Order: sequence, then C-alpha cells, then structure tokens
Amino acid sequence: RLRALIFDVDGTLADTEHAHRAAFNEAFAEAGLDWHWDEPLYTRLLEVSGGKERITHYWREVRGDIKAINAGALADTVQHIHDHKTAGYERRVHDGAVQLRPGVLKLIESAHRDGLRLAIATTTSPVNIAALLRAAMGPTWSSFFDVIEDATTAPHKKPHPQVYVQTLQRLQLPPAECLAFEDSANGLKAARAARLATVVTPNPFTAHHDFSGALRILPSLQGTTVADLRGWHAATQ
Ligand code: XBP
Ligand code: MG
Repeated sequence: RLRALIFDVDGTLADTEHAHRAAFNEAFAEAGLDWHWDEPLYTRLLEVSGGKERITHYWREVRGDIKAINAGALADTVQHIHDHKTAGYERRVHDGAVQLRPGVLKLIESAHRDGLRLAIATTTSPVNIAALLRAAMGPTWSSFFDVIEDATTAPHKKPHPQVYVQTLQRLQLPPAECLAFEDSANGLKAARAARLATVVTPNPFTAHHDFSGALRILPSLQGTTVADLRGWHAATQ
C-alpha cells in the first residue's frame, strides 16, 4: 500500500536552476572571478550535484593549480562563494523569480488530504527549501512535510542514495510503500539505489538525461491525481 511521497526540490517542485545559475554568476563576480556559466555550460555542470561540489569541480576543470592550493583554503574559498550564491538565490526566490511547477501544489495538497505522508529529499540547503516553499505555499508550508533531508543532513550528494535512505529511515517506511519524484538522472539513480519507484518530470536542463528505470516519465505533474499514483504504485507490487 502506498503511504508516502518523497519529493526532490530543484527541478522537480520548481524550475529553480535559472535562479541558481544567476546566483552562481553573481557570486563569481563578487569574488573577483571572471567565470560565467552560460546555459549550455550550466546544463553540463548540473551533472555534478550540489552547489559547492559544482564549484569545486569547475575550478578543477578550468585551473590546473588546484593541487597547489591548500585543501582548507580551497574549501574556505568555495564556502565563501557558495554563501554569496545562497544569499543571491534566496533574494531571487523572495523577488518571485521561482514558482512551483504545474500540478505540484495541487498534488501535494490532495495527497496530504488523502492521508499520504510527504517528505523532501534534496541536495540543496535548508534555507533554499524554506525560501522557495514559504513563497509558494505560505508560512505553514513545513506542516505538510513529515521529513526533510537536505545538504546538511545528507552530505553524500545524489546519485549517492544517502538522502533517500535517511528519508526512509526517518519515515520508518520500506521503499515499497513510497514513491519518489525526480527530474534528473542523478536523482533517479539515487532513488532507484534506495529501491524507490520513481516518477520523473524532466525539465529543459535535464530533458536529455537517461531515465531508464523510471516508473513514469511525464512532462509535468499537471493532471496527475493521487488515484493515478496509487494505481501506478499498485502495479509495481
Ligand atoms: C540540485 C542541485 C543543487 C542546485 C544548487 O540537485 O544539484 O546543487 O543546483 O543548490 P537535486 P545548492 O535536485 O538532485 O537535489 O547550491 O544549494 O547546492
Ligand atoms: Mg532535481
């Protein structure tokens, strides 16, 4: 029996990556770096989950000197850039730059009414989740979610399954009683490695990814009902 829905945030609940990209570029300029991530480059860099991991990966790509930098100093610099990036992202969300994807709010509200438990499994930071969901759902947004696992609680980023494994542990449910919702190949891999049946709603940044192993691949959650989810889930049992 289906008991819980577990949602990724970035790209799944909302098309957040335009705002993330702009915030990264602003943070690079602030740090005096001449880096600029355009859309094609950012699309490629999204293969690295996690903002700090993405910055470190790019540093390694464009500069040969990474080995010469003391690991602590590098981590501090990346942290500084990422703090600015987070502040810039929050400001954009505040200013209304990001909305939930079609069908998301309706599905969350009807699943909650229907007694399904809801959880979040994301690689992003808690402040980003709060900014987005407060803006989209109002001040009571957190009452909808029983469990939130994020960058602070699950340091191994997707495709590592840690964030999903910990979400299941905290829900105290087996994966067979849950469905995951993802938008990317890394997210799908993480969920599948935690044995979760997964509904994928790709977005323009992830449309080219390989989604083999997905339970369903849908253009969005618009029109998807709780009854649909229960039916798809029952077919997996
Ligand atoms: C999303 C990410 C995030 C965002 C940036 O992956 O990889 O890193 O792009 O957010 P997923 P932070 O949707 O699979 O969780 O800078 O806060 O990491
Ligand atoms: Mg995602």
